[in-house]
Amino acid sequence: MITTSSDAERRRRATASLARLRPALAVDAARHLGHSDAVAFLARLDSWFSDVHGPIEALYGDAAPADGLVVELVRLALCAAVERPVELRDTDRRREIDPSWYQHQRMIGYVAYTDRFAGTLDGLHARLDHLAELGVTYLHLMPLLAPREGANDGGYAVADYRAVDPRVGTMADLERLAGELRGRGMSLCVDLVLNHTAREHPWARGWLAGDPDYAEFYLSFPDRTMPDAYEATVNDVFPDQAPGSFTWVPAKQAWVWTSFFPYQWDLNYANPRVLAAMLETILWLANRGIEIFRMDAVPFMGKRLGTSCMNQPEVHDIMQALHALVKLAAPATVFKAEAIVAPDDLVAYLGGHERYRPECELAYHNQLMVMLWSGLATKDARLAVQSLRRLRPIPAATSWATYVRCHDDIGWAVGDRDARAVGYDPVAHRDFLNAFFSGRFPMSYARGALFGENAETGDARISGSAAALCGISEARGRDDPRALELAIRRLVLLHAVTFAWGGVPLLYMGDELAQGNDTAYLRDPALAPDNRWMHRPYFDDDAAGRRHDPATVEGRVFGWIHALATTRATQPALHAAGESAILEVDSPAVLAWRRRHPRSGNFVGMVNMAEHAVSIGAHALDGLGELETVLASDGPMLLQDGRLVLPGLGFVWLAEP
Ligand code: OTU
Repeated sequence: MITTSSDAERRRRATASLARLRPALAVDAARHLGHSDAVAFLARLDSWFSDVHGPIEALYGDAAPADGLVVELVRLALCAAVERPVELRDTDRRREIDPSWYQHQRMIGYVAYTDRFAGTLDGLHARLDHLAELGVTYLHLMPLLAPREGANDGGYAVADYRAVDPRVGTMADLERLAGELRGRGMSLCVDLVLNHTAREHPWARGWLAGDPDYAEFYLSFPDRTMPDAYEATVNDVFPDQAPGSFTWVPAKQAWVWTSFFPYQWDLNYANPRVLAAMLETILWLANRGIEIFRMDAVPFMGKRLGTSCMNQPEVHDIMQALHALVKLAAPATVFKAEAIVAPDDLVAYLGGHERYRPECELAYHNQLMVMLWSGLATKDARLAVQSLRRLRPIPAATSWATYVRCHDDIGWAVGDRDARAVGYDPVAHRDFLNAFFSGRFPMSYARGALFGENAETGDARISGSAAALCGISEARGRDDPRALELAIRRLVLLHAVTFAWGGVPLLYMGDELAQGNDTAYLRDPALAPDNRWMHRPYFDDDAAGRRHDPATVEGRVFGWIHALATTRATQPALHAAGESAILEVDSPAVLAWRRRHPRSGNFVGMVNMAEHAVSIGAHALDGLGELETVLASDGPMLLQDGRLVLPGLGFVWLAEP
C-alpha cells in the first residue's frame, strides 16, 4: 500500500488533536469511572481516536476544526461509559479478552419478529428452549422500537428510539430479555434505522416547528429543481408503492427527501448535530443490553448530486466514526451493515477500503444469497463460482452474515460482467429469475411473487418464503412425493452452504419448519399492498410440534437444520476469521469451497445444484489432506474411477479429522 503524504498528515493531525484533548478527558474519566475502567477507557481512546478524528475531519472539517466536535462526541461516549450497567461492563471485559467472539463457529443467528414468533417480549422467554435446541447464539429481533401509528414499513418508521413498540412490551422487558439471553450465551441484535425517522419522531416535529435545535435535521427543497436533478440518477426503492424519492410536505412548503415511504424522512448527516443525536441513541440502546446493531439502510446516508446517492464516501465516514465512538463506551457492541448492494460496493462496509479503517464487523452476504437462488433456478453453479471468486477478500476481523432468506424481497444483484462471463445476458437472466421464482416460468416449482415492479425499467424483485421458493409448497399442494423430496433437498442445500460458508449463519424464523407463504396479510389493509408480508409468517406451533417426527416435512427439515447447526459448531475451520476460497471443479453444477484452520486443517463444502448426480475429478481435493465426510445429504462421499460422486441436489461437508 502506498501511503500518501496526506495520509501521514491526517495521522499527524489526529495525534496532535489527541494530545490536546487527552489530559482533560483523562481527568474526567478518572473522576467518573473507577480506576480500572478509566484505564480501559483511555486505552480504547488511544487506540480508536484516529478512527474518530479522520472521518469527522473528512465529514465536517471544512466547516470548523475537527477538535471541537470530536471532543463533544468523545464526551458523549464517556458519559455512556459512566452510565454503563455493571453486567454490561463485565461483558465488555469478556469481549475484549476474546475479541473475535462473533466469529466463532458456534455463532448461529436466528431472525424473528417478536409478535409473530412469541407474541411479546415476555412471551419470548418461553421460546428460548426452541432457540437453544438449534444452538442459537444470536437472536435478531426485527424492528421493535416504537414505530409511528398506522403504516410503518414493518417497524422501519421509528417514532421513538428510546421506547419499545407497546404492542410487544416495554424497554424494561427488553432489558430483562437481553439479560436472560446473555445468561444463556445468546447476544441480542436489534434493528437501528439510521437513514431515516418517522415523520412523527420528535426530531422531525422539532424541525417542522422551526426549533433551532433541529435545524437542518432533514433535507428539503422549496421547489422541484433539486429533487428533479437528484432523481435523474437515483433509483426508486418502492417504484409501485412509493414512487420518487421526495415528498411534498405542506407544513414546510417543501419537498422532503424520502428514499423509502413518504412517512420515512431521510436524516441529513451533512449536519453534525444529526450524527451526535444518532450516536447518543446508539450508546443509550447499547446500555440497555443490545450487543449487535443491524444498521438499516446505511447505503443511503450520503447524498451527492449526479450519483445513485448510495454507497457514497460519506456513508463510510459516518459508520467508521460511529463505530469507533461506540467502541469507546461499549466495546462488546458489534455493528452489522444492512447494505444490500452490488458486490463491488459490498466489501467496503466491512472496512475493506484502500486505507483500512474498521467499520462494521458484519455485513449481509447478499451476493451469496442471490447466487444460491440463481444456481437452483438454473441448476448450474457457474455464475456463483464466477461472482464469488471475484469478490474482494474481507478484513480478517470481519465476517459475513450468511443467509438464505430474510424479511425483504430478493433483488437480483447479478453483476452484468459476471453474467456475461458465463454467457448470460444480464437483463434476460434477471428477468428469468423473476419469472422463475414468481412461478410464471413454465414448469417452475417456485411459488413466490413479484415485488416492486417498475413499469419504467421493467425491474422487479421477488417475495416468498424459502419453502415456497424451493418448491415445498407446490409439491405439498400436489401431494407429489418425488417433487417434495427434491424441494426439501433444495432447502437443505441452501442451508448447508450458509451454515458452512464461514461467517455467521442467520436462520430466518419458520425456515427450520419449512413454513410456506402466509396470505393472512391480505386481510389487513395496512399490510395488503406490500407482499413482503407473505414471507413474514406467524410461528407455526403445530408445525413445531412435529419437528421431531421424521415422517413429516417439518421433522425432516428441522432434523437437517439441527444437524447442520450442531455439526457446524464442531468445525474449527468454520471460525469466520479465515477466508472461503472457491475450489476449481470440473462440473458446472457444483459449487465447492475450501476453508482452512491453522490447527485443525482443511474443510471443504460442496453442493450440486443439478437434480441428477454429477461427478467431479478427485484431483480437485489434491493437497487438502485426508478429508473425511463430517456431514452429507446422502452418506459418505463415493469415489468412482477417480471421480467423486455428488447426488442430485446433494451436499457434503468434508474435513481433516
Ligand atoms: C431496509 O431495506 C429494510 O430491510 C426494509 O425492510 C425497509 O423497508 C427499508 O430498509 C427501509 O427502512 O431497499 O427493499 O441497500 O436494500 O435498506 C429494501 C439497502 C431496501 C436496502 C435496504 C432496504
